[in-house]
Amino acid sequence: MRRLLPFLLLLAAAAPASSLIVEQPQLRTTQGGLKTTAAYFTIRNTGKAADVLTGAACACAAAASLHESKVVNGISRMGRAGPLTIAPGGQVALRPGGLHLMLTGLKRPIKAGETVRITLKFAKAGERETAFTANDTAGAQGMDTMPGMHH
Ligand SMILES: [Cu+2]
Repeated sequence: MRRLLPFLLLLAAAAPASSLIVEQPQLRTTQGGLKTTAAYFTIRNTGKAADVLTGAACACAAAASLHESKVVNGISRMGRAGPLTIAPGGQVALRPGGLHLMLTGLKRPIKAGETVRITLKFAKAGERETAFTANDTAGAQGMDTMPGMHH
């Protein structure tokens, strides 16, 4: 695991005291002419009160919405999800095969290595602009989370 990144994010988030930490914000690069992609991250709540991720926005896309993928009868489907409550001392992970932030109506392709700013909207913490790094395997931390992998 990379331990430096959460530390740097902590420093970056030092502005108005917030107990929410967004870890490993990553964005999947677009394939071919697709106008959609997904973003992944983990939110940790180090505070004493719950907060709620209500939505998101990106200048790069027409819409950014919370989605969840589920396998129903062997077929992967996704639909709207959220708002997501992050309990005090808890965390919520958005990763391939589960919760994700869906960007639709992309205004341009997302290329590997670029940084895309996405605003995450919280009920209490307000709007938090977060820098997402684009890569081809966003959200996949290991082989067991590789999308499309079957045992
Ligand atoms: Cu989706």
